[in-house]
Amino acid sequence: MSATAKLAAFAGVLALLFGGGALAGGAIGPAPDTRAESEGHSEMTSTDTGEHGAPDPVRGLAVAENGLLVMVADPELRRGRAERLAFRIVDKHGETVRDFDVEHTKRMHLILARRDLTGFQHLHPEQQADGTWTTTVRLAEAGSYRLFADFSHDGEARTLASDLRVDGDADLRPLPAAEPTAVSDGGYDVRLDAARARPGAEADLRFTITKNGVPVHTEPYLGAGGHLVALREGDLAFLHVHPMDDSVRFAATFPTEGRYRLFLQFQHEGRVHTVAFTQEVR
Ligand SMILES: [Cu+2]
Repeated sequence: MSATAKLAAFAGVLALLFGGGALAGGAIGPAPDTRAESEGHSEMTSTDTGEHGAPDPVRGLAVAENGLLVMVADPELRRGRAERLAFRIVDKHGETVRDFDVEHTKRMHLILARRDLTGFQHLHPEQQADGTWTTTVRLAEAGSYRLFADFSHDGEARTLASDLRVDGDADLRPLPAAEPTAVSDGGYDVRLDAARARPGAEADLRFTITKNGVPVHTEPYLGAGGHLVALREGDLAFLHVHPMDDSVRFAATFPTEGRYRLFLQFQHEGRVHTVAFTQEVR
């Protein structure tokens, strides 16, 4: 193929991906954000950003959305090996995006989770001179994984997602039942008090951490009292969550009924710990 033909083919792929992204996002939950389509129009009404003017709380369902695309160099990884993972964010013209805003003290947050919501990882890849983001990753178990690139560009928070594959027999597990307490790696006891966990309402998620019965005061992590990722069972929709204050407390809007997996990360004595909860929303 000539260089021109390759470019034309690439542009076609982009058009398909960007066209399809809105459909995938709209399959479940509220209408997708239509701001990208509104760009170039001189007037933008408040209805463009949804009923209440708030951004769509559901993200991470599409590989491409609102003019940006995540491209994973090689989505196939070998089980249990430390492998190089590389991806980049590409704009409508096929150009690699290089300028990212700092959000939660980093310019790129990489979240990985297997389709059954096990195997959670939160990494901070390094940006190469050509704009590619790279990191070393080890996936201990076979199966299909979701890669979420969580970042902010031009002042707008974005989450794009793509699949990774680890060949082999996948021992997929059902989601654990909802429990108010869980134990983190490192043996911290964590309690979740969730208020207003109803569809469409802003839930108040408060975590209390103790170790051997003694209250733990967490250290700042990524500029807050902790970091929370919420994923919906079924499609792994990535919810927008924000820390409320310096305590381990967050606001999250669950868009629909169903079950969600919450991954809390907090820092204590210089180490980051992770604990997961199942949250039912009825
Ligand atoms: Cu991060």
